[in-house]
Amino acid sequence: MNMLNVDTKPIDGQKPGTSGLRKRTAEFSVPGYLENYVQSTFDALGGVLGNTLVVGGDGRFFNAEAIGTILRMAAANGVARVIVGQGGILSTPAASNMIRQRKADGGLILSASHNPGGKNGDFGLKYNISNGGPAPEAITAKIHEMTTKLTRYLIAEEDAPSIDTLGETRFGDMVVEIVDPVTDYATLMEDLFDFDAIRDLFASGFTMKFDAMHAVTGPYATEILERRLGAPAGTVMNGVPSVDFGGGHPDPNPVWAKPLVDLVMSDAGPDFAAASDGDGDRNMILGRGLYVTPSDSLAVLAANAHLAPGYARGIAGVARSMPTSRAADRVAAKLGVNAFETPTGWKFFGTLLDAGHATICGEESAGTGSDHVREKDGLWAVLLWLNILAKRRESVAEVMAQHWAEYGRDYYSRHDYEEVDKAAAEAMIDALRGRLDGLAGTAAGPLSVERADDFAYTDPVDGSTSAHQGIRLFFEGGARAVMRLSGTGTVGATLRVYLERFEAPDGDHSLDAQEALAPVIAAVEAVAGIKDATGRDAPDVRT
Ligand code: VG1
Ligand code: CO
Repeated sequence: MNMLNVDTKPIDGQKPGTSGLRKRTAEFSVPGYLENYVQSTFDALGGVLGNTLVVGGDGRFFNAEAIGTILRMAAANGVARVIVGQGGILSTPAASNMIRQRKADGGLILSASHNPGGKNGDFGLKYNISNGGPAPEAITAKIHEMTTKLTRYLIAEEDAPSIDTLGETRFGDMVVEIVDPVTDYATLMEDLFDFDAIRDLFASGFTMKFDAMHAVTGPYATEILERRLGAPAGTVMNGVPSVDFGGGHPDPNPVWAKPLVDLVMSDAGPDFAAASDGDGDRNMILGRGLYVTPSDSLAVLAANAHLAPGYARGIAGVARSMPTSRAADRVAAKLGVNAFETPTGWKFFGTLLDAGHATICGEESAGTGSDHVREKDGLWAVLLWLNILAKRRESVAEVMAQHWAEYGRDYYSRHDYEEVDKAAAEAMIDALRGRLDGLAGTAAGPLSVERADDFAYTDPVDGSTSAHQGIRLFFEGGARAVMRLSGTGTVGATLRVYLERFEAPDGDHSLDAQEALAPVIAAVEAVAGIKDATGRDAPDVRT
């Protein structure tokens, strides 16, 4: 087979963010763009000669075409075997599992996650290492460095084989193996959870809706919930993946999954509902009349994990990203297990999971997972909730009320200001950073600042450090606010403001979160001047 050595020049801006490289589809699909980034990734790894790689994505526009290019480049770079999800489909957690099960050297996951897809949407690509997790910062930095000095890429001249038919084919010296994307993952879930108990729960008349949001979890949820667990047909909504997610925004939160939230809030609503994002690693949990914040969900899952067979022996620790509420810390303290606070992004959990220091991890952005893979896992969280409900035979509302009565409630909300002017947003954060030292003891609207800092992290396992991970404002009385700029957006900047206030076990747990947080919202505005800096009166999204 003829291998081409194509001359190229570095392309600006190929810098991986919180979770791989994300760009507008129009930019990613310009001939040479993907090729440059893939070659830079291979070069950053010191080459991929003889490697086994897993490749799959969330099925968005350009997914199949991009996989064809990746196969041609893998062959030209001497990869021995590529394992591809049939039709190019692999959810992010299923890809992580596949890398681990098949002892692959790594994997390429094609997704821009919760960002909209389609010709006018976003596309993304990330590299995962042999533990199944996102490449750590040392590797992503190296990939970026390689993109700035690339002079050539290697690619097979011939078209890649079809990715639609199961089985092995040869492509030059490389084996292309097309596998069912669902089976291995579904089997892993059966190992972790009490499927008999969940089956009994459904048989008892318990009702559920799962919104796959026209994204990758459709086939996984249909197989697991409807086929293996006996939930009635129609439990899974929007279960057929489409290249543009039905024109929607596959982000499982109260804004973008509003139809599901409205259903749950109505009298005719199901007992339990959930949704997942574009690539299947996020989850939203709802009970009749109730939205469970991701931070609370993490705490409840940690406190009740022992009810599932996979965690019956107990957990070693809980890790959460810094902006995630401190609810999980209280559970860890009570259980007497480790609690970790990491920067935003799943890549920071990998070392803790590998070392056995943490078993359950979570982020306020609807990401929860455990040591069963090295990615967050939307369906895993849904199944653990189902397992807990099946064992406790209580409603979601009852589970939450009891949790708050035992641990107290961390009222929590995240406010996002999307596509704001990048320079203005950066200037606001920089100015705040410059004032941090003088903030302690000053008034902030209705509150006063106790201390303020810029979060920095030292990985306790490998000693690597990450600075400037978010401005933290701690207020007298225990409230907290965090501000940072998103690393997954593709246009302008997105400012995220994370708000939190603790209410003791014997306090009032029945308030609306926005009302409960009103003093914290006012305090942040007084300190940071968000309205002025962004020119916005209100956030675009509140979760
Ligand atoms: C966001 C979330 C972060 C998450 C990341 C990837 O990053 O805040 O918690 O790990 O998305 O999730 P940022 O930098 O935009 O805040 V996913 O489901 O988009 O891969
Ligand atoms: Co995602």
